[in-house]
Amino acid sequence: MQLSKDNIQAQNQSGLKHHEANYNHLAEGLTAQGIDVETLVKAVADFQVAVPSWALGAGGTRFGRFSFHGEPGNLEQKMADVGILHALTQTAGAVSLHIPWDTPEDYAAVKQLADQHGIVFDAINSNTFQDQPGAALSYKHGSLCNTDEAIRAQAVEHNHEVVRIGEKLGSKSLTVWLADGTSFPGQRSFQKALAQTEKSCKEIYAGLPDDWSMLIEYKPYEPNFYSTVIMDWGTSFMLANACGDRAYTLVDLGHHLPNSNIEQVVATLMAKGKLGGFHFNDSKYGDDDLTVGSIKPYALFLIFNELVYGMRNNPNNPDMAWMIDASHNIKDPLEDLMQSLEAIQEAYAKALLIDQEALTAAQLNHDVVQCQEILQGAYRTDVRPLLERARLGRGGALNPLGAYRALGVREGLIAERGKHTVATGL
Ligand code: PSV
Ligand code: MN
Repeated sequence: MQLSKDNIQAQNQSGLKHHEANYNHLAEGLTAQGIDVETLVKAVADFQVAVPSWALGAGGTRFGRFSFHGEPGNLEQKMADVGILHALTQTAGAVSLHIPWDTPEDYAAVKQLADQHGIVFDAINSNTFQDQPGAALSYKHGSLCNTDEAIRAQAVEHNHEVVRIGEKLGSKSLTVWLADGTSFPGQRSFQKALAQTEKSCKEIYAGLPDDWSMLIEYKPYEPNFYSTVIMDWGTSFMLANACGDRAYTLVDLGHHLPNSNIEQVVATLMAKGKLGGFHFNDSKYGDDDLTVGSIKPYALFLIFNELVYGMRNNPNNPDMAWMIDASHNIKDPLEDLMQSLEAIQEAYAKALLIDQEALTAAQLNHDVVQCQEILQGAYRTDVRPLLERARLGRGGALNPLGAYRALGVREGLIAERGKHTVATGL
């Protein structure tokens, strides 16, 4: 199923007048504040986020999984789903593959599909947290950190293989996330596990093509519940430094202990030129993988404030690999992703509204009240007309979710694929 621009434009017609009035009203107010609205709309329109290949089916928990009908049953169908998202939102211009969940069989066909939908391949993810069918050795007691050299070698080689796959598709970065850790005190020497991990990471890094980077993701717990080898940004940062210039830390919003100041983590990493990737989601308790902005939209805005600051002031960071990393089991995955994409763009647009000069002046005057006024003034602005204008300019939908429902996309997918398809992934 592919949505045509004509289909989408026809859906837009009824809302155009309302949009125009809202946009003009907002633009007038922002212009009066000295904001260049066209530049703002262009920045929002240019912001593209990768969709992970595993988020297109219903996610599960260890207690079960409830299928969402019409799920993509293979990579080609997943690409079609990202194409639908991108056609409607004009924000999802990239896909992030997880290997081996989504190893392409026919590269030419997959690339052609991507071109057809205007999608590029962003960071590619390795997987040494599950044993693959037919694998010679098991990762039950760790992969890159394992005490057994042969197991570490198998895990390193898997990462090299993932890079070779990514090269054929045009990816330029490898994301490494490890489940390695322990569930019981005394199970393993912390120091030795870290040393082995560093050695293995360096071996992976040594095999990267010159124009590739390596993104090292951290997470405090799960699936291991006592310790994780790469548990926090500091450990990731240390490993990235040990590997070399093209190794960076990747921040996943769900991978922090409750109340962590993620915006400060972002600021610190950007100041050091070591933030390379970002996974969006939201959570109440842990790595809940909920829709972006569904629980803590103000925290997301504060994080974006630091990202915007860093993108302007710390050119030593690479172009960020932005990705949604959310997946759960009660919403239509495509609708959920549209909500996430909207929340990301909204937080980004609001962060762009912050008057950085005024904020600096207020900071220098120790005017704490004014600092808060400036941040919250930007946050309280309803920027949705800007997002609409950015989408319209690229041929997207005024209201992606509304168009998706009105066009009967899920019904169409069910008719095409059937009710009981199951997507690969978690
Ligand atoms: C792990 O929780 C993670 O955030 C990593 O990015 C994985 O690649 C992804 O989720 C899917 O398991
Ligand atoms: Mn992640």
